[in-house]
Amino acid sequence: MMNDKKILFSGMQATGSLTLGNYLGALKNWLNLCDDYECFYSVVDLHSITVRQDPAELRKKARNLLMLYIAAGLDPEKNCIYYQSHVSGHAELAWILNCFTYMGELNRMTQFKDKSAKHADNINAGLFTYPVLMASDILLYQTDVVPVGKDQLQHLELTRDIAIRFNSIYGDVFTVPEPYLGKAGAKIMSLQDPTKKMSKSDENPNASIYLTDDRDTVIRKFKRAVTDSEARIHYCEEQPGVSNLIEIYGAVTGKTFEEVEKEFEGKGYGDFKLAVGEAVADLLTPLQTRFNELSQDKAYIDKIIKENGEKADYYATKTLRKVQKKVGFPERIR
Ligand code: ATP
Ligand code: LTN
Repeated sequence: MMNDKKILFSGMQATGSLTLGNYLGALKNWLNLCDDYECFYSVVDLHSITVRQDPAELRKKARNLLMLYIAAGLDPEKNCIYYQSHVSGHAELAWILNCFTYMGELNRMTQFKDKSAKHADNINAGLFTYPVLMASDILLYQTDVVPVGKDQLQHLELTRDIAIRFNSIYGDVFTVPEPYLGKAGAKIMSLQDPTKKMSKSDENPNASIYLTDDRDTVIRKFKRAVTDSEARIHYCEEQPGVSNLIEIYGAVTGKTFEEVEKEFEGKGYGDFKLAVGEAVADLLTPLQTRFNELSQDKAYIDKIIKENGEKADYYATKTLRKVQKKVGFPERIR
């Protein structure tokens, strides 16, 4: 292995712009993991084309996502940040693992059911086998742990089943990965419908705070956020709108719900919304400054893309060759 650290893998799709939900629920929790794990963070662009994409847009979004990883604080010297499409092993292993996955298993995947309802005009085979590609991402690096949200646990469970099935036939080829739950990450809800999660593919731009929103936009979106009728800053099930804002303010400032409630005792929604907006804008400003700097430094980003892509490819190829040999492909001449 690379060193004695355990291996961690995660990825995000380059569809839409990252939201505050992606940051507080995922990215923020990734920042310090490289002290304890050898970390791989992929921009999973192969997954993105399971729904139709504009080519120029996709290229731009993928690069922006890679830069956002870095701007948010992931050090590319300590974390392997790379494009999935630059490592051909992902697609090659996915083909092999497709032959070890049952239709019945894929039919049960709730994300497939949701996405095919949403894109009824394009229920392609890639959408159906999406979880197998995700399994390949993970197994290719002999991953020990995978930080993911609850929505991805079903895919991770399938990954484990595929690994165990393959190992039972061919011996111990793959490490069987575990979910990494870490500190319970915040679940951020839509600002327009607090019963739905904030999502980068939401059609209403006022429902989400994008990491690239400027200060005025952030403050305006919080001003317009749907709140409840109690007119009290109190965290409870009956007030999903205010509770979501308390959750956001707490996650950003590090305060507990009780501390937030105390701070705004006797104050109205207007004051509270403004404070949340300002706290979030303060959080995003340095990230955006860094992002803008990175956008100017094409040579640096290109170097990261190349070096990390090569590093990922090295480890991916090691596993892939082992798998190819096990299933009976002839030895390679190059
Ligand atoms: P899409 O709308 O394209 O499905 P998404 O915004 O729901 O995207 P994903 O790409 O599915 O985001 O997820 C990336 C990561 O962000 C995952 O680990 C997921 O658990 C986390 N995440 C997404 N939305 C939220 C949210 N509202 N609150 C907390 N974490 C979130
Ligand atoms: N399916 C995931 C993104 C993803 C992923 C992965 C996450 C693709 N490959 C491997 C963890 C590990 C999503 O939609 N959030």
